[in-house]
Amino acid sequence: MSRLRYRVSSAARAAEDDAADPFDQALAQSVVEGLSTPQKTLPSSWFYDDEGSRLFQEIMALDAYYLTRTEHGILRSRGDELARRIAPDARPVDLIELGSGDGEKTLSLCEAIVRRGAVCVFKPMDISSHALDQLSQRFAEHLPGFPVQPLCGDYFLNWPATDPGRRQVAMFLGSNLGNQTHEGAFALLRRMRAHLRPGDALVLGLDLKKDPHVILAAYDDPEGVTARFNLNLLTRLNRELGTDFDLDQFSHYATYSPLDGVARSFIVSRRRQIVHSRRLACDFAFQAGEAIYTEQSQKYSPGMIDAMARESGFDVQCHFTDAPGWYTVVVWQAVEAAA
Ligand code: AVJ
Repeated sequence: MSRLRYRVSSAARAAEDDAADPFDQALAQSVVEGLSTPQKTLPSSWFYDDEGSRLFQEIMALDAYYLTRTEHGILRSRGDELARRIAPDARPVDLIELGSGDGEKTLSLCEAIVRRGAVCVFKPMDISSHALDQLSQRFAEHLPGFPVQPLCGDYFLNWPATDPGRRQVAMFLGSNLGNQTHEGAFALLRRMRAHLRPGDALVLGLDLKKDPHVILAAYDDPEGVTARFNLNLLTRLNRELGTDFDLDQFSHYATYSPLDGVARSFIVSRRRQIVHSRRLACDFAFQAGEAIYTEQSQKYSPGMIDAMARESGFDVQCHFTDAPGWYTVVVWQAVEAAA
């Protein structure tokens, strides 16, 4: 894809020297690019500033947002079986979690690992140091003595070293894989595979296709928390890029299509308007009804999941699914890499 490269002029930046908020070049670039294409898009990874992370926690507690509660239920009720798959033999385990957050759901899994008597070091990775502090506190309180080695920052830059006698088990929960396009998901799975050796494992939490009404409600809750979460992106841009988005002039719109199994979120302009950015020294024009595509959440079928495993260098070991079949936690084992 050819993309325009964007640099803030020194004049625009100088005018902002007094601004208290950090200026993130990557955010600026992805906004300029994303709002300059015929179909405007903003990557969902920018949702998670402090307020966005707080709103996501609120989403996870909603009745309509069944994902977190269902996944946690599986980790709790099938914890012993899962622990047996994570630590199948006498080898000590490095349990590496990508995007651990505050560790609430992983705690019950680690309790099962302790019950099994397995030797395990938990290596949670997250971009939020605040979440990792909460995790450490939680483990110190509920599972004192269990070795936890938090790693803050980019997953792949910070992937922990291991020694040959240990089994690595990588974990990526919360259906976070679903935020990627198909190509993006494969790229991510292959990067994980590249850090694993044959016999190591990957544990994924994935949301399944189900009644479209149930899925749509999870992304369009009646309390409007998801709408605030989506629109908070504009608040962030106002603060960090000096844009003048008027939040009353934009609305949240969510769809789910059973054709491709994707829930999508948009921010829709209520009228024709021009948004100006002080810090970028540029304008963005919106037609009435024009939508910015902000997020996708893939829902999977069991067949798709098995195909993804094979195509990214893994063998399917087993899956743990709730009784109605809404959500699944799968265990894959890394196979010998093809030449
Ligand atoms: C954190 C990516 C799994 O897609 O379900 C929740 C984020 N967005 N409500 C999801 C989200 C709107 C969530 N993931």
